[in-house]
Amino acid sequence: MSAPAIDGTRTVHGTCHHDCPDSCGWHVTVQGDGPTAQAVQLRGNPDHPYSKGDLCPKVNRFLDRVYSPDRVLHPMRRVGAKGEGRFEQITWPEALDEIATRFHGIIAEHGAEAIMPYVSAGNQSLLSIMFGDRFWHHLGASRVVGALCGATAGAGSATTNGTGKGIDPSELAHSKLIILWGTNTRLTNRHLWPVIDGARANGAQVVVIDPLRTITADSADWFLQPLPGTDVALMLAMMHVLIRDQLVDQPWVDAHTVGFADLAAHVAEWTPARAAAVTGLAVDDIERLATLYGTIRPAAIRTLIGAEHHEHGAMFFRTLTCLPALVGAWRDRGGGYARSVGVWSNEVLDHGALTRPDLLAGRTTRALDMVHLGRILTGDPDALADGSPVKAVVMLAVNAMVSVPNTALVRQGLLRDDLFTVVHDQFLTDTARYADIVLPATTQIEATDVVTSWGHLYIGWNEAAIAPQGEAVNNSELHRRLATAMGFTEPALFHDDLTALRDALPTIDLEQLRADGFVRVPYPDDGRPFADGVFPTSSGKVELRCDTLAALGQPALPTYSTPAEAAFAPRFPFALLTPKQHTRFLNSSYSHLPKHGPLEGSPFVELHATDAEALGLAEGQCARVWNDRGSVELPVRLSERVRSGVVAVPWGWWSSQHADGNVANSLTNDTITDWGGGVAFWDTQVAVAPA
Ligand SMILES: Nc1nc2c(c(=O)[nH]1)N[C@H]1C(S)=C(S)[C@@H](COP(=O)(O)OP(=O)(O)OC[C@H]3O[C@@H](n4cnc5c(=O)[nH]c(N)nc54)[C@H](O)[C@@H]3O)O[C@H]1N2
Ligand SMILES: Nc1nc2c(c(=O)[nH]1)N[C@H]1C(S)=C(S)[C@@H](COP(=O)(O)OP(=O)(O)OC[C@H]3O[C@@H](n4cnc5c(=O)[nH]c(N)nc54)[C@H](O)[C@@H]3O)O[C@H]1N2
Ligand code: SF4
Ligand SMILES: [Mo]
Repeated sequence: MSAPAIDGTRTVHGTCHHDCPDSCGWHVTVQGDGPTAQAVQLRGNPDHPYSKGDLCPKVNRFLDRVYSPDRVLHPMRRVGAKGEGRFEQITWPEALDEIATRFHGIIAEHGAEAIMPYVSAGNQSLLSIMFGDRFWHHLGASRVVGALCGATAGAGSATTNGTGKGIDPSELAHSKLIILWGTNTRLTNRHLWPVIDGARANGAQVVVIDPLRTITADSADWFLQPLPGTDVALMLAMMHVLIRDQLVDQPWVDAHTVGFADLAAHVAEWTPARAAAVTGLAVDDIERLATLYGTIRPAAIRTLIGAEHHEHGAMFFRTLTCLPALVGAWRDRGGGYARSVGVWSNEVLDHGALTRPDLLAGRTTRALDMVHLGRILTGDPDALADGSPVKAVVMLAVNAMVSVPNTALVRQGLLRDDLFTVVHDQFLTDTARYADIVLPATTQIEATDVVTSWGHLYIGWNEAAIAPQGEAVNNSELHRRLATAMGFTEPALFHDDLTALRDALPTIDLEQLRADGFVRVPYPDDGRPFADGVFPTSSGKVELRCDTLAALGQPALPTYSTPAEAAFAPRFPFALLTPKQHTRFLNSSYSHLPKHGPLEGSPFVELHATDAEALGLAEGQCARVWNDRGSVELPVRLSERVRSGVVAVPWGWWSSQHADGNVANSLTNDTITDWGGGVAFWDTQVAVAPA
């Protein structure tokens, strides 16, 4: 955990907290002790089995973030108008007293469900993300359900397989065909790329399927560029070819799936020609993809999150998970389907012991959809479950004004005079500017916690390397302070961090984890999670036809549908992508730091040359991109990365970095996905014209 060196420095083990699949191990070199200890270096831990000493262009400069002169280091009270960004420093007792007074007033008048916690994964360590649930349960606040990220991918996969589980992505080392479907590995999951490169050295072919020619697409053996949101049609045509050409592993299918005959009849009409018309791909390419998939073993499909951000996002994952069953890919080591491995880590986590739903004491509190923040805060009765307004929101580890869809609506909500807003963050983000009270948050090197990964099987220890800067507190301490201020006495609200971690990880030897820095969660030794062909569905088999889904009002068989947003195409003819794009950014973090934002330039809109010409737009000229939700002015970048009819605006820039103060999400669709509670960011139609 901490090793002294001759020069008087110590080395402290830690784990990156970012919402990134790689959860890298790091070493912090610290000079001095106690409150004045200084972190002088932060580097990758060479012994970490997954990240192997490498970090990334974001976190290699993490100490600049920790010691940034722009850190919020003290509680602050708003003195200017909401959004203006003028605050005065106050003490912690003043801040807590004001919050408790407002909360008690709101509870007396409107009930505790008028208070909403809004927490995302800005820090995905266990205590950071979940300890606070204890406080909110005890208070009886509204619960926030669904997620900006991941829930839909998991729910869609689980429909077919009964679980969101797949293979450990590191097993791609054994694959001969790797299809990277809707994932930008080289940018978003960079430590998996060496595994894929290794497989390639052993003869594997790498196919990328993405509506955007990403840096990962540039490195593929073969790149297929369907129109956004049309993949299910491609998958159905692949099934058509697999069945037509007898490339299905019939014995495996007969033994381990239900509904094959229904599926076969259903995809009979999904000829490659029909799918070509929907996806914009060539018939020959669809035939070739299906044939590769039906003939090369072991075949793995790797996907992550991006493709869930559509109205029919769960159907994408539901349909995709049918493919490995058809070719019997699960029987091979290095075959099957790899997505988030969070499901494996969650098996060692006692979620209830950490979050304590028993503190609800029998109450059923209302559920509000995370995705609908704008609708909730602007009082849309459909978004409010029982219709009664939200009067206070406490936001943690999320920069909603940059990351949530339809930000103009979120802004309108946050501008409400009668809304009491508290933001706990490290910086005065676009969101914090709307707060009544801003509270200072620690960075990962200032608090001890444990990180479970969704990209690999190692749980990482994170030891605090330095004292909290200024008056910053970590998320668990924040909730302990809120509990004291509210006058609560329930002991579980005050557990210290180590006690809560012990409760959360009952089967893990925490002292050993602390000493070693990481521990691997259980996973089958032969690398084949479904080697026995048994799946945790109600039938015990892969559900090609899923009757429980039909009971939810969704088609029982994999089905292609167009999103409701398509109806706007006559007025807003371009499909908009708003991708993660810059190697120096991680979501909404970093674009504001001097060694990150300026080196990535500034935001732009990518247009295909044919479209630019038709619109009379040239490289560098200012374009207006708009729809009924909002409008953003951006310089044009002519690009071969998008097809004609598709435009792209990089996401992650803050309002101050956009000339007109609007951001990529000012345009995006806040429709909830078909199931799973995610968001259709990438079913967004826009118009483009010279500004
Ligand atoms: N450098 C860096 N790394 C990151 C992040 C970051 O911001 N920067 N963010 C982290 C987070 S929070 C997450 S969730 C992960 C996400 O990791 P990924 O899922 O790999 O990344 P995304 O960029 O969200 O989406 C992947 C791809 O999906 C594509 N896509 C969109 N719609 C469709 C579609 O209809 N069909 C197909 N086939 N593809 C589609 C997009 O064009 C994009 O290239 O990355 C994490 N890692
Ligand atoms: N248009 C578009 N929108 C998207 C996406 C996209 O691809 N395109 N991706 C979506 C996805 S997948 C995701 S996950 C979301 C992510 O969106 P955000 O949640 O906004 O992303 P982050 O930048 O990871 O973290 C948010 C904040 O957490 C703060 N933070 C970090 N550590 C701590 C801590 O310990 N305590 C507290 N209180 N705060 C902390 C950071 O300073 C940062 O301001 O955005 C979504 N929005
Ligand atoms: S952001 Fe991702 S790649 Fe970078 S150090 Fe953290 S876990 Fe590793
Ligand atoms: Mo995410």
